Formats: sequence, C-alpha cells, structure tokens
Amino acid sequence: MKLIYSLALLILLQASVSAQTQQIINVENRQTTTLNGQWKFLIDPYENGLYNYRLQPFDEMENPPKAAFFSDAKPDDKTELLEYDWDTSPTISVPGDWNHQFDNLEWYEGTIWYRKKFEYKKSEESNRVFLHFGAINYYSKVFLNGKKLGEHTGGFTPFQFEITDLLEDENSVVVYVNNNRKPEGVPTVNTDWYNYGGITRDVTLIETPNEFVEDYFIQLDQENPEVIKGYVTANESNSDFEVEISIPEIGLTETVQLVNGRSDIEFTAKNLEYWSPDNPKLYEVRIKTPFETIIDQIGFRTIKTDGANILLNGEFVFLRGISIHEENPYRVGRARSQGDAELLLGWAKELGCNFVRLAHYPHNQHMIRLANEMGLMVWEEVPVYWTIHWENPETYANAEKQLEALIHRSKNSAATIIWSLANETPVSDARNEFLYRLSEVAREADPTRLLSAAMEVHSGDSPSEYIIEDKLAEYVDIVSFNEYIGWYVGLPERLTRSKWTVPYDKPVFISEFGAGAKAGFHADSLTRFSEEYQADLYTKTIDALTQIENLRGMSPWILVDFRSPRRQLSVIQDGWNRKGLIGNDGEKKMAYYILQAFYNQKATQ
Ligand code: GCB
Repeated sequence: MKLIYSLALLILLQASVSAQTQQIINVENRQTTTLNGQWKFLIDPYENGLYNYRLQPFDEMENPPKAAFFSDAKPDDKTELLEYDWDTSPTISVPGDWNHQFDNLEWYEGTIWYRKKFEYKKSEESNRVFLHFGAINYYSKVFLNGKKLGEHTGGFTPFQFEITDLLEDENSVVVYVNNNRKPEGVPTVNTDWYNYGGITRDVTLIETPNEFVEDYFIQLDQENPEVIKGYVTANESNSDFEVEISIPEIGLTETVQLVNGRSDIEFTAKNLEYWSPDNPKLYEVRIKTPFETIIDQIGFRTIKTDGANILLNGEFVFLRGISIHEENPYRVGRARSQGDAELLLGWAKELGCNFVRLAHYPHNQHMIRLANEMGLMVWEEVPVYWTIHWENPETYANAEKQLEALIHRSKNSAATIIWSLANETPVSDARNEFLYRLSEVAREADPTRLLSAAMEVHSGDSPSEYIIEDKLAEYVDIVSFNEYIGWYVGLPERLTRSKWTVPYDKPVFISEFGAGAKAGFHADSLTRFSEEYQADLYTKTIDALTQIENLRGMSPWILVDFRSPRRQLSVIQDGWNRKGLIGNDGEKKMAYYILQAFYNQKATQ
C-alpha cells in the first residue's frame, strides 16, 4: 500500500515538474495572436458561477450544468431559466486591473469572471496552439469551450495551457479570477501595495510546430567570457532533431543534436561586445530547427562579486539604483504596456540610474525587455514579503514555484543581474530554513547570477549604532538592507551620528531608504510630508551611507508615489504611499534632484 502511495506521489510530482518546464519562453518572438482587448465580465462575489446552492463546485462535476459560468450557455428556449448571459454582460479591458476601470470595483477583492470569444485557424494542420497568460492576480481557473484547462496560483508569473485538441472554429475562453488575500499566500494578507485584481498582463495564443524548442539558456560562461554556455530543450522528451544556433553579427553558427529532447551548448564566441549600461549591446540570436526559426535579442556580460566588489564584465561597478513598483501613476493602476515601461524606466534613466530594483514581485516582460535595450541592470524579486507563513509547506511550495517561474522567464536577460529572495522578513529559524532552501533552488536553476534579499538593520547599544547581522547574509552574494532612520526611526539628524557595522566581506547594497513627501507641499525640514523633510533626509542619508566601506549601491524607496490602502492620512496620502521622488502627477520633488546630483557625480568616478 505504502509503495503504491509513493509511486502515485512520484508520478504526481513528475507531472507537476514537467508542467513547470513546459513553459514556453520568449513568447514575444514566437508566432502569436493576441487575445488582448475587450472581454466580457461578471462580478461574482458569492461565486454563483462556480458553486450550486449546496456549495458543490461545478468544475469538479463530470457534467457541469449550464449554470456554471464557464459553460458559456444560452437558454434553449424562452421557458428555460438561466441567470447569466455573457453576451449582454459589460466589457472590460484586458490586460488591466479591474480596480480602476469601474468605480464600483475600486476596492473589490473577490471573484470576477472573464470571457473572450475568438476564431482560430492553425497555419499548419500539425501545429500546436497554446493559450498563454502573462499574469493574473492572484488565483485563476481557465476554461476553453466549457472544459477546464487548469488553475494557477500567484499574481505575477506567466503560465500556459495547450489547447490544440480543444480548438473549434469559434471558441470561448472563460477565466475565473479571484484576488482574495490569503494568510498562507505569497504575498500574505499584509503588504504595502494595492491588491490589483484581474488579468493584468497580455493574453496570447502561441502557435508552434508539433516539435519545437520551448526553452533555452544562452548566456556567457561566467568563468570564461569567450564562451557561450547553456542548453536548449524541446517540448517533447523524445525529440532528436538538430538545432542550429547562430549569431550572424559575429559570424557564429553552431549546430547541436538534441538527445531525449535536450542538448547542452558550449561554444567559443570571440569578439563579442559585452552588454553594459554604457553599451547595451543586444545580439540577434537565431535558433533554427528543421521546423522553424526563433529569434531572440540577447546581451552577453559577466557579473560577479570579488570580496566587497561587484564586477560587471570584470570591472568595478556601483549600482546607482531606484526601487520601482509596477504602476503607472497617470492612469492609476498596474503598468501593463510598453508605454508604461517607457515612462517608468525613462524616469529612472533621467535620474542617472544604471540599475533598477523591480519591487516586490516579478514585473512584466515589457520592463525586462526595455531594461535590456536601455542599459539598466535589474534586480528581480519574488513576493516573499514581511510575515509569510514560514512553517507552512504549501506556502514554501508556492514561493518556490514563483521563484522558478521568474528565473525560467528571465534567464536570458543580460540586464537581470540579481535574483532577490525576500523583503524585510523577520529573523527566525523557520524563516532562515525557508530562505536557505529558496537560495539553493535559485542557484541550481541559474548559477550565473547574484543572489540577494532585502534584510533589516538592527540597533546596537546606542541609538546611533546599526548592525547588519542576519543568517541570510551568508546565503546571498550581496548584503542588502532597508533602513528608515529619520523616518520610522528618529529624525534625520540621527543619521549624522550613525555608525555602521556590516561583518561580511561582501558588497553592501541599501535596498531602501526614504521619507514621505506630498509633491508641492513646502515647509521647514522638520515638517513631516514636506518636500524639504524628504530632501533633508536624502542629503543626510547619502552622507551617512557612503561611510559604509563596502557600500556598492543603493535603490532608495521609491521612484514614484504608488497606491497603498495602508496610507490613510487624508489630504496628504489619500491612499498613496508618498515616498516617491516623483509625485503621482509626474511632479519631481526636491529630493529627486539631490539623488540625481549624487548619481551624476558617482557616474564620473
Ligand atoms: C518598507 C517596505 C516597502 C514599504 C516601505 C514604506 O520597508 O519594504 O514595501 O512600502 O517600507 O514605505 O514603509
């Protein structure tokens, strides 16, 4: 009995592993059809479309009734009772959070159903078709033509389903979306950002040949910058076709033979121009199979630490960063497009940054692609934030899955130099174990990048002594910490007396500091929420932090004011966290120019 149980578990585990690795990367450069646009929607706080009145879930029934919203049904005649009608329901924009499209949804947390009808004809009979979601916050169930494709948990990572055999001439995709915050979730119930619900990123149909390259890792060997190393994998584990990888600009063409759907790659690539913020060189990389050619734009660079130094292509680099939430303040809501990414990263560039911390969850593909093009190094992060359930195995599994999905998606991004495991998590044995396991997963999935996590500062014997001591510092390459001296801890004057102890021979990075300021509110520098207070805190913080011997960068909190239900002070906050250097109408605050001057000076050193 025990054996049967273990075998069943093994099969289940393998199934979930292979589902994980089947995620198609580089979606942007595949043969795709967008399903973005107007979708029908139904607000369903009582989940009437999912359960009958005995609370039995329709999606677990062998023959779900027409009352299930995913059956997308119509009454047979005028006598039949059916209490929904997709065709007469209102429409909503996808991608986009629901909160800021309709006034009555601003604070809504719960279930909303979406429906899109589409026609699709494959270009080759033998091709396959996948339905791909860039992200849905937080939990979703997806149905096509009344059949359940699957479920997904986690608000910021992509997922897909193969729909080849379910396609009809006219199709109905129905998505159940629920954004209830959950204590055991990742993130948990308590965050300092807005819980935007909905299909927040692109929805895409991907058409592929029957056998195709679904994944590849094409990066520079960190030990030898004249060697490109990695692997290619096919969708089928028995594929044995040839794959030609070429970089026409440097005249490189190499062929590998897949065995059991996979091949390692390793070839010499001399005369590469290395990617850096000063020269964000991307090469066109072609991956040719007997069935198709996939193109990607990939940069090549090395990133390492050596004692306290961060070395980009072997050269010392100071990370002139800024933290960013994925929000467009002008439209108010989740950033979702190329234009939104241009706005945010354009501001970061103007500020003099060479680095951005994309907090506190994986940001969308537009941000990552654009950072590569613009020459901004990137910190990517998973929403292991504050007090999540360290001892709950499901919470751990969820966090691990999100981390793996993030690395899987971004692993060919030259701009991405750091995976961050967590933000401001309280030290305990269970948390240390949880994050240690995550660090091992990240190193296994991607040995080429640096690991970090935003830690906290602890006070020493006197109020001016600050110590970074955290077991987590031993697992990461960069010792990062958030500090709010002068805002949550004392007044800015305290910074002038600060003494820092960081007992690790590693680079130190200040992942956050900051103060709230309402754009346009002027007063003396001791008045909370005035631009003067924020500016004074920036001046004093920069002076204080630059005394830390191992300091190799910072990403102050934060580029732009962002929405947060925790921020209740009327007239000043009104639901916005005001620590932005830029206000929600795009106004640059005084502190913006202080940081800009510091970065401009750093850039010349
Ligand atoms: C922090 C958190 C960040 C908050 C920020 C604040 O330490 O990491 O998510 O938004 O402080 O403004 O308090």
